[in-house]
Amino acid sequence: MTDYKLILGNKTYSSWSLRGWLVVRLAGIPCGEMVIPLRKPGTRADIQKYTPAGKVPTLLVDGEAVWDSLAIAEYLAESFPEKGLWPADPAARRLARCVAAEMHSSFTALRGALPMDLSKHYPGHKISAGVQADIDRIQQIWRDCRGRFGAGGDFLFGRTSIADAFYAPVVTRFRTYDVQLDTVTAAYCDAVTAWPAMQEWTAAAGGETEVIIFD
Ligand SMILES: N[C@@H](CCC(=O)N[C@@H](CS)C(=O)NCC(=O)O)C(=O)O
Repeated sequence: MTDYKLILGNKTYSSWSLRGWLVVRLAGIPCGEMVIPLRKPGTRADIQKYTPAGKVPTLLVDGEAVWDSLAIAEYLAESFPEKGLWPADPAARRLARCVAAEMHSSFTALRGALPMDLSKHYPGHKISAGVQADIDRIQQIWRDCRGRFGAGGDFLFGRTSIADAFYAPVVTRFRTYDVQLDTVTAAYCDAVTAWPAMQEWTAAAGGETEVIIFD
């Protein structure tokens, strides 16, 4: 039987780790996990024991590293086609791949200014124009997916998929920084927050003691 182990950063702060972890949950495979606290003097060396890239998440498959959240997602989707990690409908799947890739490569203003921090809530947080442009584009994506392919459930493509795993950390940022949303995207955020896997991650984050102070 294949042995799976996921190397993660702090659940409170590591947005890429959350994506990889949710994708593993979607695959429903038994998978061990190890958290390596981020932003410590030994962090990079500790992660490099498992992956030359020195980044989390990294999925060890019989000890062999699959690094980068998107590579992990594609590897698991290919390995477990019966689990439907991407939507079944070809047009929906095409769009799901686009929006997951856009999340993976874009929104640098949002990522820089609103770091994921599950331990905090900042009511009335001031949003810059650059960050607002990212927020507007993300809402446009969510409305488009929900409007075209969301009828079968509460997620971007109805039932949960890799696309939701990729946007889940954004949902937490919107909550932490009190981002104002339209009714469609606010309802989507409620669905992601209520996703049992998200609740499980959030509860585990609540038990962490490491604190990272962002600029
Ligand atoms: N594109 C990568 C990004 C991974 C990444 O930047 N991970 C951060 C934590 S969220 C990391 O490993 N930081 C450790 C370091 O920079 O030392 C992915 O999708 O997995």
